[in-house]
Amino acid sequence: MVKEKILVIGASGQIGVELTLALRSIYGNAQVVASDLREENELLKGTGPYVSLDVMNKEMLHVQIIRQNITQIYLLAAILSATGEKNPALAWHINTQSLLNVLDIAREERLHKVYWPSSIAVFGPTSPRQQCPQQTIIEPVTVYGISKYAGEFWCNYYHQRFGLDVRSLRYPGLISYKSSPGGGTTDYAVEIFNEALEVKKYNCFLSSETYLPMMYMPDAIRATIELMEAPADQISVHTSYNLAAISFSPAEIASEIKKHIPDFSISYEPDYRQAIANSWPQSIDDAVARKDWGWKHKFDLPAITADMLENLRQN
Ligand code: VAH
Repeated sequence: MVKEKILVIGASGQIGVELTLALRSIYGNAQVVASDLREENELLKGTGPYVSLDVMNKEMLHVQIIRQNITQIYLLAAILSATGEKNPALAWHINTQSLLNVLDIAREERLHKVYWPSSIAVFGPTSPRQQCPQQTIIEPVTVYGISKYAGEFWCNYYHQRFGLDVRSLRYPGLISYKSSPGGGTTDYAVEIFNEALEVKKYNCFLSSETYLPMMYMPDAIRATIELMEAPADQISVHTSYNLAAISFSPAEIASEIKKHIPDFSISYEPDYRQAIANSWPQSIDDAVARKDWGWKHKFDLPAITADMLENLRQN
């Protein structure tokens, strides 16, 4: 039995840090190679091997995969929705070419599994706003959404054509305290906690009633591990699974924070990210993920708020 050797690409990012630590606790530190273009995140230092790696350099990536005897790849590097709108061509290029590089090498080296995150950003204004289903009208209007939706079909193609076991989740907005997000429209839901603790006020770049699908990072990490460990014959979706937990608005999260910090105040100054948020569903139906591999979220908004504030206070 070959011991699994996992390469995490984008390991210093918001998801990457926590996913790397979770995988190391399951497979052993030496079995999970963390990599990023950026330097090693402080939380990863001393917990296992780290290599500097540019996923856009296909030849160097291929050399690392052979040299490290990699059997699985988790590809987390991406340009998110807000940053993507500032440089559409770059976002399209990085988000799609990085995936194509990984899929092609995974096929050639016959890797056991590949994980690649998609997003509820694939949905657009013509998709159902409430309880948006797994299969529906999907017409993304951001470069990030377009690139993620195109990537889903590449994953499906490599599964159908070459038998590659590549799996994917359409993450909602993710809330975490261990590593900051970068360039997302849902990042307000992370910033608000830091500002509440530091200055007891937050100027929100979305309007008060902007409902968006959200999830606490521990739920997202558990969903990723449960998906990747599910038997292959339980996986019926080879594009990307809808994944849901809760939905809330800036006004709702602000009132939840006020229960802990009574003199916290929020103001609203919507910017270009409002149009991005308006194009996405307000809630997601993840019945297929629940049926296929038993997904169920744990954290609701009160639990997220309490845990975020407690951990940020400690840090
Ligand atoms: C973003 N955090 O805001 C990401 C996410 C659903 C949104 O994909 O771009």
